[in-house]
Amino acid sequence: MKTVVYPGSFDPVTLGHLDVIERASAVFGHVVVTVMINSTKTPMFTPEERVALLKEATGHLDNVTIDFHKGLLTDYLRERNLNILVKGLRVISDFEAEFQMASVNRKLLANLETVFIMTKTEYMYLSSSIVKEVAQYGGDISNFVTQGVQKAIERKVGGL
Ligand code: COD
Repeated sequence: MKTVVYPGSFDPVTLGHLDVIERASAVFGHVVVTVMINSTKTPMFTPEERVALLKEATGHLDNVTIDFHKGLLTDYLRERNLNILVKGLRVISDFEAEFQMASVNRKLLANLETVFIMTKTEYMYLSSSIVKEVAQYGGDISNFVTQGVQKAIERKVGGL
């Protein structure tokens, strides 16, 4: 029963993330989805809000837990004696960035394995950033996120 960690910004969780979580939960014993800080991104949601939205979206999955860590991913793994990461892959540009992260993480934690789950074709264009942009211009995001996430984005966009 392997425990794996799926790290990301999840700002906020999309149906693309959720698909990766559901597929990982069917393959592994336990999936820990860990909200982390990507220093290259300016988030819309606080870490606490992102955790709450993920908990709501994954409530139907018994072997999935949600966590938050501020700091190095490899420190998080070492502290918990874990060494398997799950990541999602959409397009070639993802591969380049993910290859770099997997290589650096493996330098920092010698026995680390990163397992990639290919996106479903219907989600290959989907990212948290594009969903937030569509919402900011008043577009319909109901095909991209859960109802709870849609409401949360609309509250933010509406300045509430
Ligand atoms: N379909 C499939 N997969 C998807 C989709 C989709 N539609 N959308 C996103 N994904 C995948 C991404 O490829 C990624 O693997 C994962 O889901 C999370 O995506 P994001 O965009 O929410 O998260 P990122 O890419 O911003 O996360 C980056 C981290 C936070 C993991 C990274 O910055 C990090 O590890 N930060 C901690 C500090 C650290 O250790 N830095 C050194 C890293 S080398």
